[in-house]
Amino acid sequence: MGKYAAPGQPGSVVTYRDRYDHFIGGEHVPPAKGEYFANPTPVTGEEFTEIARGTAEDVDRALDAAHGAARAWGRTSPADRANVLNKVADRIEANLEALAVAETWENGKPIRETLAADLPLAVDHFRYFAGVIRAQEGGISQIDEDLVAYHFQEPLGVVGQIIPWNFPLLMAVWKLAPALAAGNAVVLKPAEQTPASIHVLMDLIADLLPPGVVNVVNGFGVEAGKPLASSRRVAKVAFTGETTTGRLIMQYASENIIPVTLELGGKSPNLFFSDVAAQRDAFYDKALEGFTMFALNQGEVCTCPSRALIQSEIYDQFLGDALERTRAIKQGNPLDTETMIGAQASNDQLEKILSYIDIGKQEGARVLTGGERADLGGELSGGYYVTPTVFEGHNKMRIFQEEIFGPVVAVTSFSDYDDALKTANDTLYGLGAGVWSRDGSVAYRAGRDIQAGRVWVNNYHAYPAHAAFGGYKQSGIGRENHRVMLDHYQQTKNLLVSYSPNAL
Ligand code: TXE
Repeated sequence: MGKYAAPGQPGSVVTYRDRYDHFIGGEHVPPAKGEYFANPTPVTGEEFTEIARGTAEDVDRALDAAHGAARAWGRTSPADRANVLNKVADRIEANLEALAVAETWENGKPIRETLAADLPLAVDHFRYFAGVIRAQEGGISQIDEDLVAYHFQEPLGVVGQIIPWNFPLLMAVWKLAPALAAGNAVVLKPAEQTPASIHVLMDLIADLLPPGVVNVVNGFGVEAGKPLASSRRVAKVAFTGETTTGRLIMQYASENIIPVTLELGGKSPNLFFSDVAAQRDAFYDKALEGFTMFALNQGEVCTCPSRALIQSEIYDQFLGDALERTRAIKQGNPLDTETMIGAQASNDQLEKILSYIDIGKQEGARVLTGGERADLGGELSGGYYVTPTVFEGHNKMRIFQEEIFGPVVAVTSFSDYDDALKTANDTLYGLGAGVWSRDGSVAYRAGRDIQAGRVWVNNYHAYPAHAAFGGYKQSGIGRENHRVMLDHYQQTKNLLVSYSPNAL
């Protein structure tokens, strides 16, 4: 149960460069305007490296490089691309510890999760899309005796990708793997809070990719993200982030009729039906664990089960046990393998969460546990820690309606199935949901009736590469993961061929 050494300390598996430039055309390229910004770790609040501050000129250079590489990459065989993707997966796997420490240090999430989930999922994602692209087939339709329609799937060309800071490496991989498998070249903009781990990854895999196929431009949203999403030289924009930003991305891209996929915010309900407490057995334990999932990744997950709906008959008992479980979540140094909840990703996010805790108190919600910043002492005093927080209130409150993106759950009760579904669906969002019941028909019906793209039934927060993921309502457009993802990165070419010897 050791503790991983912090980067820069003796015995650490990660060494950062003093500064990270853009990665364009296979090279480290300084920013056109020559400016850099500091990158702090949420673990202690210290700055550990500096990052090139990208602007439209840097985006243009990256687009030049991507266009230079796209044609040749798009013409490689699926088998060749699959080989590259598999090699990337092998390289990540061989360097899993270093990447896990880099991700933990930059984002603040516990090392036990980056080791066991973020990085293994990233590896699997590349392998999944390597397999899927080889298995993809076109279609032939015989229109009449002499007329045949051939359908080919072609890459889009150059695509722009803008990602957030909550799963820096996994979000990059979720976007890169299908885009590359489909034969596209990419310009990717990481979140300004977490670009370094992506450069650690690029340093490891650069030799496996033809120069220009993947380009990374660092920087802030309006300065570097907007020129990318507004460019006429991208054939598609993929975005993950806040719903209000997603709306802007759509506006930018609409100027050039460019398709977008958006993975946006959520306010996911987690429903516990009364039969869950029929026995105090392993299933009951699993449901309690399902409740505590609101604190996974410090609640910085778009599918965070931030609204718990518990049936009245079991409300007191279930909530009492759930609070006990919540208080047992071990908070500590994210580099310690026993830590279950680490630091929020940035000081801004910490402040946003604390302000929502105040809003909850002001609107009359009751704090059942937590509700404050955690001072872990020593070198961690400057870090961004929040105690897992459980509020009791009702679904009209802001803390039930607005995305907090922290380890905060708002709890209420429901009387029957219809009441549960009414509350669950009373939200602008529709990304994730959880349903817990021993009754297969209740669970199935609720799963189908909840307006969300992903409903976990008797589990939560699993993200296999081959299960489609995406939002209903204001949670987004399109899907990620699963082979359906290729549809967003390819276009259909139809050749309509006449084999008739006769004149028309
Ligand atoms: O998100 P933004 P922020 C939610 C969460 C969080 C809130 C704010 O509630 O508290 O959003 O986080 C880039 N043109 N989620 O401000 O702004 C930006 O640089 C082009 C939910 O970090 O959406 C970054 O790379 N790009 C979420 C990315 O967009 C722009 C994950 C995300 O930043 C841009 C993250 C612009 N005008 C936050 N403005 C989820 N659904 O997973 C910003 N960006």
